[in-house]
Amino acid sequence: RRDGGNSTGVIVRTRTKTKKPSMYKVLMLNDDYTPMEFVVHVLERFFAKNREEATAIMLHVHRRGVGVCGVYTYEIAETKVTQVVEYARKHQHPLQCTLEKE
Ligand code: TYC
Repeated sequence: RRDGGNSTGVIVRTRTKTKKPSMYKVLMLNDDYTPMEFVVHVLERFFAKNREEATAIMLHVHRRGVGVCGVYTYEIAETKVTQVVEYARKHQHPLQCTLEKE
């Protein structure tokens, strides 16, 4: 933000819009019931991962309890969470995911 005075005594204030949006991690949570193949499928379908990336993320979550599926602006991240939880529910799996501000 820059403030500039001039000879008229009028202060003209200008601001260039440069703020970057806050980013949010979408986290996948482990559970004991959701099949591994379903988690891989979800990562491919909603997070544009290839089979290899999806498998690596799924195994990380399986072993560590939680893992990052992707990082997005708030509205996109929130939509991903809703879509995944709804899709899992439709297939009767308890798979959960959540948001975390970066
Ligand atoms: N733990 C699950 C199993 O053994 C697999 C799994 C992985 C579930 C990742 C959820 O986010 C998850 N079938």
